[in-house]
Amino acid sequence: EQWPKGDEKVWRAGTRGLDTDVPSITKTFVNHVQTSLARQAYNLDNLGAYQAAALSVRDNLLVNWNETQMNYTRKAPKRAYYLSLEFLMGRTLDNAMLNLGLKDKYVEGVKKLGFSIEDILEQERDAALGNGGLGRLAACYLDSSASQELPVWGYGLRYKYGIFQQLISPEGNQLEAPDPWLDNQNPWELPRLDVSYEVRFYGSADRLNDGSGRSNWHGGQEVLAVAYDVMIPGYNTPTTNNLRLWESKPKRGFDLNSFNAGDYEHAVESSNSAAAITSVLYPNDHTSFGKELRLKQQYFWTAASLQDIIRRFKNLGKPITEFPDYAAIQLNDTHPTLAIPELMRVLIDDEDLDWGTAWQIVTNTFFYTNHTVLPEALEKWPVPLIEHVLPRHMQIIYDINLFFLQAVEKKFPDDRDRLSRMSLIEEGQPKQVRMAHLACIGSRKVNGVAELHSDLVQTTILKDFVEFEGVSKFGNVTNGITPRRWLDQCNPELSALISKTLKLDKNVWLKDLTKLEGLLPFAEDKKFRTEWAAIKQRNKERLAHHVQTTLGLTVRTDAMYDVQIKRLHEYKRQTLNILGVIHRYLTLKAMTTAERAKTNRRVVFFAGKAAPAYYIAKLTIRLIVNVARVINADPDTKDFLQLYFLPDYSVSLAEVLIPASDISQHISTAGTEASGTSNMKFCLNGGLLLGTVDGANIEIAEEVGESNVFFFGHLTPAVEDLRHQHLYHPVPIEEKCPALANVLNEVSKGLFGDGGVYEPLLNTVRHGDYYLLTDDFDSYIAALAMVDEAYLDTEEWIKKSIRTTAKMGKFSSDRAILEYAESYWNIEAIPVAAAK
Ligand code: Z2T
Repeated sequence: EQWPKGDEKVWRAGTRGLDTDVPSITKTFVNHVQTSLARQAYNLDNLGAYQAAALSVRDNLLVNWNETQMNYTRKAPKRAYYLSLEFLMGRTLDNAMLNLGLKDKYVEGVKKLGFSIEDILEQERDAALGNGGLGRLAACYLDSSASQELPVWGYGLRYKYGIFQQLISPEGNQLEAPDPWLDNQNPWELPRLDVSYEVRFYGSADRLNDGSGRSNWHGGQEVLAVAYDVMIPGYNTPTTNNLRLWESKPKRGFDLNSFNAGDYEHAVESSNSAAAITSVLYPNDHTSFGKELRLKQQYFWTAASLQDIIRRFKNLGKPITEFPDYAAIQLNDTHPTLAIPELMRVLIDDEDLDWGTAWQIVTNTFFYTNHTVLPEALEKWPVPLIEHVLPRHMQIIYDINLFFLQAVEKKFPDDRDRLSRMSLIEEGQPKQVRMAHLACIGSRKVNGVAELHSDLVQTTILKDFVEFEGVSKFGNVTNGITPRRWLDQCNPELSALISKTLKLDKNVWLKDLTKLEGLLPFAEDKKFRTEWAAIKQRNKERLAHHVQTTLGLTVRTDAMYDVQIKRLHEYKRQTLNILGVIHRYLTLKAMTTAERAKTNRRVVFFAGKAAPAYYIAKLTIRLIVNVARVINADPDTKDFLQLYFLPDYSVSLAEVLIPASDISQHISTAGTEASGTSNMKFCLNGGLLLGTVDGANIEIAEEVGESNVFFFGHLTPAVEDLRHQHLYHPVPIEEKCPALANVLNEVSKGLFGDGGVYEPLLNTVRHGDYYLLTDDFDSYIAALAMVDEAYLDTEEWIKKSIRTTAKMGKFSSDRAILEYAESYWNIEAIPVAAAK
């Protein structure tokens, strides 16, 4: 290969290598303090030290990133693209140092410069560009793709504001504040002002009517998408992948036509509206609202990403029909479904392909993952809105629907019901486009995220499609989590104990998590159990210290830690948990002092955000906060039961909570939680699971054994029937579940203040009870009692904890991403030679 520019020797002499020793790390740190930050030792605070450390780590990531991207370009393999509206990354510095294998050296380096790594790490703000599990899953998958050296890029949006900051008012109400995460500069992104694409909205689409099926889409608003690249380092490999986030900006600073007309106000307004597209993450996790700006986000992001992917493909010089041999595009839920009609538009209107050829390409390129079967979460867009914002896409969707329904009609003649069930268009006022149907028929494969969920997808929401297209198009990829962040990073002592015990370098078992099984025999080793338990205890102390310094509250550490942390939602049944806590409180109150002294001390933690417009979920938070206020102050019980609602749940808070947990709760109504992923994180850290027979809980129990999990509640097949009974044969709650009726009454009577406030929440249980609290409460309380009993046998409990961790190998996101790579995308690892 010929050297592209100037004197190769001069280039090589100037090329930066990796920092691998402490002196070169401290040197780049000091250089950044001096030049990038324009500061000195005299005026460098912890924030400045964080920035210098981050810039130094970033330099190392960039060395690897450049090598990786050049290697991909040279080898030109098939690539996969993960399109997700959410990437819940959390903090980057610690993870980057660990993945580079340089953490120890940085610890030593910053110490020599007068800083502590803990203080530095605390300065970083979370990148919270996601709502919950779906966004965190995307982040884990990026970590695993890079770690497995797979050519995978992520595509998302660079929101100016991530998920809102949650504040809790003195009355216990959730308040939302914006999350200005970019205010302190973000060292982890590279603005690529040279990489930008135009994206059109509105205007009109005129059919050419020349038999080609083409249209001319013109006019309207044009905005620019500008790329920001985020480096994704693999663990113990130089492979460093890319996450490309788009920012919107006006194509021109002002609208020339308006300017000429002298309408300055309007010109400025239109530039504002371009910037608005990527201003904020929508904070709804399980509802679709049909907001125009959200539709614009979805199209803006898919159109920019596709232009970028197509441009990269075209650089290979291959015919467009080979596109699916070089690009697999994974749709993370239906949010990027507009990519399907958009690729059709590009292929037909710009590339001049016929409909059949274009559809062939499209249906070999896309893969769709469904993340929920809850009806209110299934995206539907009003036809008039799409017609207005994306007129050409509405034509294409109608055309896709026409061909599709013709094929259905052919296979199932004279079945009008079936046609209307399967149509991409739902009749009504207004008509709506069913995005899950479009994603399904436009994709090569469709998968759910745990065995039970994938079965439900195939037997409920996409049943007709399984009958029409055949079952082989449908599959399951059980979710996973990255053991780097969710064990090594968040629980370094446990990680070190595991390495010592297995006599394996962590580089080995963190990349082959099934190696954890080697811990099983040590469950019988008393000394090992003592070390195991001591680490759990120190993690409780770390959490208690965190609560003390951030909230000024004193949490006792000589108690069982019981944790439920996730988005607030009726289907996740935080309400069941808090009503159970109240039941426990009432039971303790009724005991004598001697009886109480024999009970298990318990500290219950809740954390999670409610969607800002979700009234019942917010009321649940209010109840939790007020129950905590009362019971933590009750001298009769406060030594035995404490309750905390920790505000502003985040990835970073999870990293402190999860390693400290003895038991965690995953108690969704059976059939409603697609998978859950925090269940995996708790179990990996030796916390036991209290849960329903739902989502990935089932597969966790399969792995660790039913004797190591606490299951309760009705099973999925019973749910439909129970709901039917609630509607048509209601039994008064006093009869059906007296213990629960009593708890509700105490709340109503004002035991936790202003009783009347909670009536709307309590009435969801008393009447209708869609999420089956009255059906599951008694078995829930029984399961809690079993947990107490098991915990009193300390040695046996520690054994359960060890056995649980030991059997979590399946839930590494490396396993999950390799399933996607091999069974869906058909891509291979592309190793890169280590940079010197
Ligand atoms: C989300 O986090 C999940 C599903 C959604 O459906 C939306 C959001 Cl924001 C549209 C979660 C599931 O609830 C959870 O069970 C699953 O583990 C997670 O996605 C990742 O698949």
